[in-house]
Amino acid sequence: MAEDERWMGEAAALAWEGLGGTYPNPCVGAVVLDATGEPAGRAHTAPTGGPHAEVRALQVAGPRARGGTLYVTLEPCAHQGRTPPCTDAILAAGVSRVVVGIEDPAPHVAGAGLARLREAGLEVELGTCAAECHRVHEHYLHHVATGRPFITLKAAVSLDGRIATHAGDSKWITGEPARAHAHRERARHQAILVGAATVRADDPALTVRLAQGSDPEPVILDPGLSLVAPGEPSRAALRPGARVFHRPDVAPAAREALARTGAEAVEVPAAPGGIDVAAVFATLGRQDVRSVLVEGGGRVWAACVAARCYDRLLVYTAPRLLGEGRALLPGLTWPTVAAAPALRVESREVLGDDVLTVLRPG
Ligand code: AOF
Ligand code: ZN
Repeated sequence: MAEDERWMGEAAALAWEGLGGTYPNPCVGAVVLDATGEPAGRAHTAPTGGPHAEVRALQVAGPRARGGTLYVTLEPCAHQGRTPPCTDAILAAGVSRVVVGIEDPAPHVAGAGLARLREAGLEVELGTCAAECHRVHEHYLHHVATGRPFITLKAAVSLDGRIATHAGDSKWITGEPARAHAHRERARHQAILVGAATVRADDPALTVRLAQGSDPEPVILDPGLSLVAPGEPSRAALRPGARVFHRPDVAPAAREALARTGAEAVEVPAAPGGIDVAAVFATLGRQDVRSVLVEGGGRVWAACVAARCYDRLLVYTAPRLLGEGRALLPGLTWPTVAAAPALRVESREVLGDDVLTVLRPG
């Protein structure tokens, strides 16, 4: 039992390592032991369209997999997708025992992988390190269960809760370790979302530079397509692969100007003060986006909080005072403390001079 947990822990660590590089596929971790219990192959899922974790780990193990054990964080697939079923590769390799973290709830798997292996006479165990496997696959599982991406809100704030000075300066509130941590979070999410005001103020590239990993897909909320109005400078975030969400009533000329940047225009219903953010996330979910890191600014944070569109919050607090600067949630107010949204602290971590608080809806 302790031995199973040790190897599943290794499989989960592999999954964490590759998390963010395989969307919309989950990044699964797999470890193969030979018949004597020695590790013979380790892998995580390859980038989208490439082989799954089990197939890669079995390839490394080669003939040593015969009579051995496979540890895998998510139920092996039994369907023909972009790649052949993992269950076929497992059976062909002659593995005797398969230890699985959690079931894959996707309709094309949902127990079929476990059933296939059991029918073939393999010893199959489900549930080892299930909580850890659930954590590493959380974005994927959330999307499969709800159809909506997993939403993380991220902000860097002063001690007095400001995200910029009154004039709009925000470079930099937090120090390098906190910013590197935030880049690691960028790498783990499939998409990154900002508002037009942030694009205008900071012209962010929205790429992963202070950490290792793949760049998330840019999503920009620009209700009136103001960023492509005549005379506007070009913006780093408006590039092929980016999506720009806007109100239905924008001028055809603005849509054409946006198309010239290579970004995709996506229409959603208007809402007071902008666009309907819940509709934005529902649309992203239909487009197979598993997770979104919302980086602000304040109006976007406020819209997400007001619409209760958040599953996790990352707040990096810096030892600075900014006085009458920009609020994190402009325009939102509650009559009593009890009426304000309840949050639960998941963890706190010191990063250089800053403190990261990770929260969940209470
Ligand atoms: C596994 N091992 O490493 C992963 C799995 O389009 P495909 O062929 O790549 O299949 C994608 C589906 O396979 C995905 O929706 C999920 O159900 C499963 N992911 N399964 O056995 C893996 N990444
Ligand atoms: Zn598979």
